[in-house]
Amino acid sequence: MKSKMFEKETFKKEVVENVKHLYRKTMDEASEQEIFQAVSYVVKDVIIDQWLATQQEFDKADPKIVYYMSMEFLMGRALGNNLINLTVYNEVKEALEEMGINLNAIEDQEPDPALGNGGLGRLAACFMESLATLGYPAYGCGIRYHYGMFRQKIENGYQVEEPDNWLQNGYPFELKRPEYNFEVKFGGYVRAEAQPDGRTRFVQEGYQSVKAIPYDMPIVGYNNNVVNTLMIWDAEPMECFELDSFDKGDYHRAIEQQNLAKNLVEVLYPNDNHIAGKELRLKQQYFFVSASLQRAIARFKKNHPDIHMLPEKAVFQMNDTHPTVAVAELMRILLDEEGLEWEDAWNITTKCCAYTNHTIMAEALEKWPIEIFSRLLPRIYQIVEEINRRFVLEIQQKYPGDNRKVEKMAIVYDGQVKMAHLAICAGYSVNGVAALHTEILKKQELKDFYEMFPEKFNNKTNGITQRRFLMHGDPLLADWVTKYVGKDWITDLSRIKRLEFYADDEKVQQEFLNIKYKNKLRLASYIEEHNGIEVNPRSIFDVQVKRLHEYKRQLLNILHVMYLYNELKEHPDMEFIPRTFIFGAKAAAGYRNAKLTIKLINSVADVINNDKSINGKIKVVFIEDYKVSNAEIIFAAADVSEQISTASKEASGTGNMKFMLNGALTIGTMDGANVEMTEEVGKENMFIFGMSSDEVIAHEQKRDYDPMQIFNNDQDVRKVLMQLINGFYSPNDPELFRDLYNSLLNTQCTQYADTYFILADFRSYVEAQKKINAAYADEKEWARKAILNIAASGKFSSDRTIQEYVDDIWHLNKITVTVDDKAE
Ligand code: NBG
Repeated sequence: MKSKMFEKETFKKEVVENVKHLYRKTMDEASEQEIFQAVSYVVKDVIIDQWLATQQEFDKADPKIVYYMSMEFLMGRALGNNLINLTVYNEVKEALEEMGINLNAIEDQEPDPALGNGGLGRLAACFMESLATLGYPAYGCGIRYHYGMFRQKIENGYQVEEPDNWLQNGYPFELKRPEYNFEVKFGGYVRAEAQPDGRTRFVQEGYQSVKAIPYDMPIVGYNNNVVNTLMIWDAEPMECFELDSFDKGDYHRAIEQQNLAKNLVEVLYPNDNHIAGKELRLKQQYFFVSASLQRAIARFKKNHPDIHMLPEKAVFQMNDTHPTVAVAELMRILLDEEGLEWEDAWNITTKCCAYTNHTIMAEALEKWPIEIFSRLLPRIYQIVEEINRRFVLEIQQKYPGDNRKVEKMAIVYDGQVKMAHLAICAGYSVNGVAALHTEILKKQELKDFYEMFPEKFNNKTNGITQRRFLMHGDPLLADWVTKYVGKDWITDLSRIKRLEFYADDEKVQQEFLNIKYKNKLRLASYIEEHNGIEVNPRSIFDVQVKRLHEYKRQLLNILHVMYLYNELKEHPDMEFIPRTFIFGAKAAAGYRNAKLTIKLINSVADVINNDKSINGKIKVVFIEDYKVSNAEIIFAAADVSEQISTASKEASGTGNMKFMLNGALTIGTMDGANVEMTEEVGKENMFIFGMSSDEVIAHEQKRDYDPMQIFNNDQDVRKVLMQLINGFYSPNDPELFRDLYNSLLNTQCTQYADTYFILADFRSYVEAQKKINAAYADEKEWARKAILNIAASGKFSSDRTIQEYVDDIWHLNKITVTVDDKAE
């Protein structure tokens, strides 16, 4: 494999050839974008051989395949990671250098395929990479949004959203597969047709339909020749307009079908942990789920005559409620197309579908008004109703006379179709994404379901791929880790534990600090270039990067900055290590408080960064357009990782793991996977603060939390809060931050405010921050703790997570792939 591509001279020749053939240019004339394309095509050539070989192995070994169904795959750039996984990154870098080309600059030409919002989408991407690396047969199933997550600009401190036209220059790492197209139908009505054998056949008529066309993206495993496939679906109108419908005079219908196809895959809904119950979104869901299931079943039927064997060969993992219409669509295919009886079809479906829950936030659990659901998907709705009818009977049998149970658990209730209930009723596995989260699901959110089906519930703590987030993102630290523990960590992160033997070694500590410093210089120049702000690389880099959401409490962080600034102004000589507070976050376009928080951060930055009297002791930076590619640079440079969600609200978090792996110390609440991080590294090596999830839940239930009391009794809090409404940070518009102020206090008596317990945790957050200040003063001790964190990050590899999914849920076998290397 290696020799074919990385016979250096051949590689160089191919790049030159590609530039010539693609653009009719010489290397000197080619732009960096063109060179990126040319290099990518050379790389793709190598991948194609492995991809073919993997497919052949699929055909030969006939393994069980997992179909990971997800509305989001936040892939990030592919070139660099493909080179790493092909184990030729350094060779290619060198070859390009000899041609006078810088690989990093070429990598920067790749658009970030941002087909996801945040953690949920990035997890799907890490899972795909781990599946390939571990050699498990897998398909990702998603949507080829023409516009991914919006590009964020900051103008006058406000977020402005711009379209992300990632396909503009053509994307080299995708392959259109028009031959695998499928029809997906919407609307119309269902006609019951009596069959000669006495059965009834249901036919959907008067519908609109689109043609689903898959684009396959290669998912390259690390050093194992395995290339799995991410299939993302695009939509085209069914029939060619001029030739067909137009002649038939069905002009309107033809236009409608064209519009349907165009709108369907146009854009990703930019919400995280919140669902806009929009009709188009349901269409998107059904579209990709139906197409993926049709393709999976066509593949299965190619060499299996008996559909009853499906559970032995396929499992459909539903990533959150978004693809859970899969349950009913699979039933439809089995009933209407395969002609099975209900029990038979149900038996197969419930052995093929499994569900992952990613949140306890009520506004993220999808519920569809019956009106929309039944109008768009009339046949699917019939099936859901029947599933529900049988499920309600089951509930009544189990809990006779207990109507509350039906109310709480029914799939169709109160005018709504509840997708999580459908998924739990039909899925054979229901998992949360961190131990605490799964416990909360069992004890609170999904308690009734857990009581009815305890055997379905299990935990799969999230993980991240160390190939992207250490090898690619932090090459200096990666090499340093290898120097001490060998290379095994690349495919077995538990090996990184051996680093802990060096935690006390001063030379090793110093090396770590030097690497961190270089990474901070790299981020500092990124910030200088993109924000025009000069930051001190010797200051503590204190970072919170993640989606902007009230439960994640960026507001708590910036209130603390405001407090610190007040302290510094009052006590200019207090002991203080310079600190750079770095934020990066996108807010959903319609989420007012989130967007206002961005404005607040930028306003605070304006005042503090320009106050000469504090000698640059505090700097505040808001990094524009946080995304996978700049995330890698940010994690590598962080000293402090802010994981400060209201306990119980963050299902897991995965950023927390990326920081830990890169040697940042965490300040955090006992929430999500933070809890397991403390188990791995010890509380003494983290900065834990705030209420526990039990305390938060108890306050929520008793409704006895009164932020006003804190406001009245704590003058520092009062001062900071008053600065939100006295124009201190917004002299031209003193009322600007009034809504944030209100959100923190029970100002409107009717409303239970500060749902996120920010003031309740404020003091203990301040104390934890003081400890960070003190700890950083002792560099060696800090380095020791950081090294212990890296050493303790082994559990948080997505390889471990995937292995657990395989062992407990999917039951897959590994495949081995060999590639004939023609050049050898
Ligand atoms: C998010 C959670 C995170 C978690 C990721 C991946 C949703 C709905 N959930 O805590 O908020 O890490 O999922 O599991 O986006």
